[in-house]
Amino acid sequence: MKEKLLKIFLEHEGEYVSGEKISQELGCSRTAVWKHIEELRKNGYKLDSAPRKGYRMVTKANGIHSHEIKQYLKTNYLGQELTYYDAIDSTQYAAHKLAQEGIGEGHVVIANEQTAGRGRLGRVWHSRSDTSISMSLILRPTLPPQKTPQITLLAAVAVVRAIKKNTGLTCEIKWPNDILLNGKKLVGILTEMQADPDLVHSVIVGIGLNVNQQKEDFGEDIEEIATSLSIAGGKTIDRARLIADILSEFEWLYEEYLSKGFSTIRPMWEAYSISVGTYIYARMIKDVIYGYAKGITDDGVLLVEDEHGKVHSIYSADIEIDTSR
Ligand code: BT5
Repeated sequence: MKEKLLKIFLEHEGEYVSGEKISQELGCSRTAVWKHIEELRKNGYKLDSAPRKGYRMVTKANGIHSHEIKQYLKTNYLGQELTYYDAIDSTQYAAHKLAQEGIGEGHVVIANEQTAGRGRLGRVWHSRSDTSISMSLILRPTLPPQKTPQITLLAAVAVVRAIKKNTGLTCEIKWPNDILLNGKKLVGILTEMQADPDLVHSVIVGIGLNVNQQKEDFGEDIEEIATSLSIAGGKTIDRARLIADILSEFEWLYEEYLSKGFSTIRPMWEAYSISVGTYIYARMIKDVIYGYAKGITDDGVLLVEDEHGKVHSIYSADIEIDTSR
């Protein structure tokens, strides 16, 4: 019922809708309409009421509500089942737990705020309340574990395409898991799995996206390296709609990938990549390799040719592009 009511208000953005019309569309009494309106108000939606005019949505709630995401969602299964938290330590932990308990493919965990968001190698991921997107997708592909890095690349393509569709902004992908806008980090992707040595049980794709933050919202440690869609585009972005767009893009790319393999994803990824075709430093836990990034393999591994002509296969690293060449 709440979803239907929200749909009515979203379809009549800024306009009054009469109580009678709402009660007809919902098929319930005027008293029931009033109760549902009160419930939306408790959820943070600001709703005006005026005699003889009805109700009007003034501002949407700051949180990202699952029923709002569902208004826009056009997927067959991805995100059709959602677990939403106003605040949680990390959506990755919650998704791992659900996956272990056997939840089905396509379930998505979303949080308005993460208090202990994490990146790779135990690094911190900052996700402020009300302004960012933090979500973890649970997938169950039949894949050998070494293929899962491909899913990170697929996720990056999905996010870049959804951002373009939603805002018109063109982002760039820095292998393996960063999405940059105007040279600053906009999105981080963390792909983890639960697997036996030869078979994946589940892949958890964590996506952290800076949406409506302003520069002063980022802490000192990242304010020079991070950006948001709002900073770049000068507008406030509807996170629910963007989430739905990301999930739609992800689902069709994932279906393509499962039926035709990585070869269909690869050219799209290459089109957005900035790390391929440049000289880079690839920093790994114990080693740094400098050389020319020749491309990625079909498994999503980065090939770097060093200055002695030796080609290194890089599975995971932090990449710095040598802008002096
Ligand atoms: C990543 O790690 O970029 C992966 C981030 C994944 C976050 C999502 S949110 C949903 C899900 N739940 C989680 O707990 N995690 C996932 P990495 O490549 O290791 O980059 C981490 C580095 O990015 C940090 O050391 C900072 O320098 C920088 N950073 C942290 N927060 C940032 C932000 N909001 N915007 C830009 N850069 C940030």
